[in-house]
Amino acid sequence: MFFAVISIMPQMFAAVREFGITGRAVSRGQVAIHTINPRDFTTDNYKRIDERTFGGGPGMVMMAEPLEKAILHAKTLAQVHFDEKNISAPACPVLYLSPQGKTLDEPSVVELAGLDGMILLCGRYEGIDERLLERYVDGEISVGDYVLTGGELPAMIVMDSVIRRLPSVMGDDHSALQDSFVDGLLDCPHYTKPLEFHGQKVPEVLLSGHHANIAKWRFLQQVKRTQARRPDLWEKFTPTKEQAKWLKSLDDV
Ligand code: 4H6
Repeated sequence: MFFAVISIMPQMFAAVREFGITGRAVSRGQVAIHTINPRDFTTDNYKRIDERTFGGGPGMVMMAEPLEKAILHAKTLAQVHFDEKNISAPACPVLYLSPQGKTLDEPSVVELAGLDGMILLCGRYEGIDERLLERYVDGEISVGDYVLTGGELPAMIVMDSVIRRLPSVMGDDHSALQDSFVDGLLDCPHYTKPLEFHGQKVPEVLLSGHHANIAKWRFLQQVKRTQARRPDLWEKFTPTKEQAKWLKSLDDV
């Protein structure tokens, strides 16, 4: 999968590029991450990318022109990448990270993971000149209802969540298929060595080797947690046949 990120702080992306599962995906050539600094496309001596807002008031706005050049450069890099990989008619939208976007959730991550690539546009200051957005942006994504100083961390959240949904990246490891949110419930608790920690024991059922009982116990833990912490998710949940049977056993008490 192809990523091009447009940001005036390209060094920040070392976090996804160089570490952990995302870093490994890059080293293995499963993921390409390009960063493009709009400052490199300025023409004045000061490399200005921001200007005062028309209409007055505090705060600066990112100017359209350096960003346009950066986006066009990203599209050229994308074209070269997809040509080399023999991908025809690639799906590679320009996505803007902003508090006004559609809030990212696991279904949208799965959808994004089905793309051939994406160009991520990171705003700073008060945001970007609206005309640039109108002309070039295909979609707008938020990572939650709070404000950050820039779109870089949201872009990395998108990249990290999308990369871990790529089958080639997770390989035989099924944990991405099992964990929280995939079936619409919160995750169950996890335990490892030692058997006892400050007097707290590992739940007996997990040591039993009885896989059906363990699956049922984990599911009921998920249910308990989701009901207590996220009634909104619980309301939307539809159980499978087996899960419905397990849920009935709760009423039998
Ligand atoms: C675009 C427009 C995303 C980007 C405005 C970005 C939160 C999210 C930004 C801004 C972001 C999110 C600049 C507006 C600072 C507020 C960068 N904050 N902001 N929730 N900030 O996904 O002032």
